[in-house]
Amino acid sequence: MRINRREFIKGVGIGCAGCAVGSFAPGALALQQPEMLEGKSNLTPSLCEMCSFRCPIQAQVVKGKTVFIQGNTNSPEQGSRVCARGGSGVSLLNDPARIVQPMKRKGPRGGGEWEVISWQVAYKEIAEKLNEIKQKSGAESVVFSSKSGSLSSHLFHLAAAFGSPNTFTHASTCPAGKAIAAQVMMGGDLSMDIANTQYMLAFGHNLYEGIEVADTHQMMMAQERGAKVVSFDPRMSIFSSKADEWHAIRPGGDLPVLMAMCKVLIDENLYDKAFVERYTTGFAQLAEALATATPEWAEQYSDIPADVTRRIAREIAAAAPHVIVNPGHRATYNKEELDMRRMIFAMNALLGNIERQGGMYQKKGADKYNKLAGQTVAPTLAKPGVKNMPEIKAKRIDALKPEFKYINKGGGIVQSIIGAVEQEKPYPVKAWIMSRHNPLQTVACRPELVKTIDKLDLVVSCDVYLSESAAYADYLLPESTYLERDEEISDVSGKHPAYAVRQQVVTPIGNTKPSWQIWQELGNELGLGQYFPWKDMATRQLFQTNGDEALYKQIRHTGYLEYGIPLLLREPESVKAFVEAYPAAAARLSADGTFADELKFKSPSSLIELYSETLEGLANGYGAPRYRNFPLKKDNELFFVQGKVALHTNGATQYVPLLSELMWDNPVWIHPQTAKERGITTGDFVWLENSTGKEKGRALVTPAIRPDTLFVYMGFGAKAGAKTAATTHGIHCGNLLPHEISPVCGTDVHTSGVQLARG
Ligand SMILES: Nc1nc2c(c(=O)[nH]1)N[C@H]1C(S)=C(S)[C@@H](COP(=O)(O)OP(=O)(O)OC[C@H]3O[C@@H](n4cnc5c(=O)[nH]c(N)nc54)[C@H](O)[C@@H]3O)O[C@H]1N2
Ligand SMILES: Nc1nc2c(c(=O)[nH]1)N[C@H]1C(S)=C(S)[C@@H](COP(=O)(O)OP(=O)(O)OC[C@H]3O[C@@H](n4cnc5c(=O)[nH]c(N)nc54)[C@H](O)[C@@H]3O)O[C@H]1N2
Ligand code: SF4
Ligand SMILES: [Mo]
Repeated sequence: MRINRREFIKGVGIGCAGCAVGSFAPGALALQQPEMLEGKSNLTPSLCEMCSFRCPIQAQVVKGKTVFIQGNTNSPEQGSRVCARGGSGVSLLNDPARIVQPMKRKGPRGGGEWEVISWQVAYKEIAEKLNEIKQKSGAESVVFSSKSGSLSSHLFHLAAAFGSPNTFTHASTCPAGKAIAAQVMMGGDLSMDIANTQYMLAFGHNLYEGIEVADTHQMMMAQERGAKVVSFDPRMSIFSSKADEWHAIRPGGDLPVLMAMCKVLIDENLYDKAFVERYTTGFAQLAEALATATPEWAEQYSDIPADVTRRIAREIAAAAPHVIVNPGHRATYNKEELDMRRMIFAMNALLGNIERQGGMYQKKGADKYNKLAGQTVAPTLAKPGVKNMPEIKAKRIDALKPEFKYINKGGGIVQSIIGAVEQEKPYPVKAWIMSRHNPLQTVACRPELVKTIDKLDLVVSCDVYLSESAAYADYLLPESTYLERDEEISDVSGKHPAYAVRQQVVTPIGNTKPSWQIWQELGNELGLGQYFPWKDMATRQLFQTNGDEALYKQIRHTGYLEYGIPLLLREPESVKAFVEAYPAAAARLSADGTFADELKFKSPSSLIELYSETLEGLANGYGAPRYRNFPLKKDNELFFVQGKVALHTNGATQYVPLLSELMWDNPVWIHPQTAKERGITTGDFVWLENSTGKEKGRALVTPAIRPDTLFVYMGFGAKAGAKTAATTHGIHCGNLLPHEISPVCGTDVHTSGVQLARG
């Protein structure tokens, strides 16, 4: 029997979501499907935003009724492919439950009562409150958060103009562990040449559910060609199910296994000595740090048999350099992330796969590419910016320890807002402006966040939906969906330079605006107009192309432009083809006929720092990676872990009708032995409980998980007071995760311990 979430909620009267829609003021929502969709009937190139990967797409309005979406065929890596979420954009666009008018809260926070207001009133009231807070407590007492990308740059520009240093992206809840590991070691991240790899080792990264269409497709192609794939994951993800080997690693056991694999490479002389000598520093300290990290030692923390660890290290070394130890994407498993990801990059370096086919590479934007080619192959883009921004003296609220230097520059520690509000340290925070951010769902420790939000004088949310967090806001600013707005040209270079652009496909439904315009208009109202000199998005795009109208038109016509041919600096065939295409490049060739001398790293030593003196200076004992065995659970608890599901994006698409119909709940994966001990069978209600909170869900008994671990897909179970449409079904992960700030990378921790009982 098929049943959709909305019918289900109405039918069984879960919460009071059924009455929620009715509690909106009339006219607040696009309550009826629009008769005709006005928009472009040709295939308009644009960018998806059903998740933040932002794939190039083409979309068209068909017979005024629906929007057809496919991948942008001008991007060879994308082709016509989109994922299920990407194809469902029309369902978000037309959803009667979208917010399409600015709204102001009536009654208590989270009470679900709203009144529609005009943009003018919204700007005026928010600006008055912000300026009052600025006068009383300083501009720094207002914090701004947004998922990174074009949207965050506009909100953070407003923050800078207003005078607050406190801007936060999703980084500390997602990639910061990996990004900072890369920063510490190499001064920047590396990408994967997945399509050409011969052997991939993945510690969690689940490209068949944590989908990023181009990468996911490359992975499929590599497997079809016969690449070997080994997956370490406490549960059998779809990626694990399609891998050659799945190893049900104990949560927290990744770092010891990685250390042991590196030790095997070193002890058995299986590493690329020439690469290590030429491009790395700190090998001796690394070898010393691994002195006791034998596969037998790792087994006691990971349950990975020592002979498996040894065999895999030997196998991948035999296939090197066309191999990848996958650095992952979400890097929030535990407090050991920094060192886990550092060991991954160290292992890649030991395998000598950097700038080799099927290995890892540095992105090559126009500047770097043109320099190597000895001619202008790709145009460079100008960065729109404003001179004479106000000087900000206040320190960030998360700049509390020197070790957080890296994260302060790259998205901040969003969960530090909790401490700043509750303990007023280092100073009080009074207001939170969030855009494209749903912290009550995606930052750990929901109970503390609710208390935090309750204490604020002003909460503003800019979203397309009444998300769980928006439900607690004082003002809702409705952004046009991605199909209804234009944005800047973005640099999406990979092995060669490329640009992509988002373009409006349909006329906005209701009274929504793109967020760049919202923050500009709020800026004007705040009296900060001088910092927002541009007229519209077209002006900014034209500025980006340095006034080159032909380029501007071309990018708008194709939506995606790439230049030159793929280049891997140390791959002889690739370099040969590059020099043939651009003869002047020969002048830069190294003695071995490749661009080996051109491979440089932006670390203090310009080398890959297997040991980091800088980090040792900032955080004692962190110079070399070390396993610290931070506890993740109590003895009588089970591990609680999460992951993405192919049909939904984080805590964002649970409201989208087409996707919600396909999946509106997140069952709890329980191993048969663990279930039997508690008399649980599939479909039973179960309770998950720990010192943070308690959640009720449905059991899914399956051998595809470790007996000591429970798994759910994240993003469900939104709780937003009895009366709001922001309530969804299932387990809320944030109610079961404590408030943590990991060393150095400042990340949240998405593994905890829970007790399980039959409901
Ligand atoms: N427990 C647990 N927590 C996690 C994770 C986990 O695995 N477990 N994963 C983490 C990860 S990897 C990430 S990246 C974060 C993501 O966390 P968030 O950054 O909060 O991102 P999303 O849930 O993707 O989307 C946030 C909001 O953006 C809104 N939105 C969508 N499109 C638009 C738009 O065009 N404009 C505007 N203004 N709003 C829009 C959505 O409605 C949603 O409310 O969550 C993290 N949190
Ligand atoms: N369909 C879909 N695609 C997405 C997203 C989405 O929400 N939906 N979100 C996008 C975003 S923001 C991101 S960051 C990426 C994330 O993509 P991934 O990095 O793949 O992230 P997750 O699915 O959160 O986690 C991957 C796996 O980690 C496992 N895991 C949990 N704890 C541990 C552990 O301690 N060790 C090991 N080895 N494994 C563990 C989980 O069981 C899960 O299978 O996906 C992107 N693509
Ligand atoms: S992975 Fe899917 S949802 Fe994400 S941007 Fe690409 S098509 Fe859209
Ligand atoms: Mo993420």
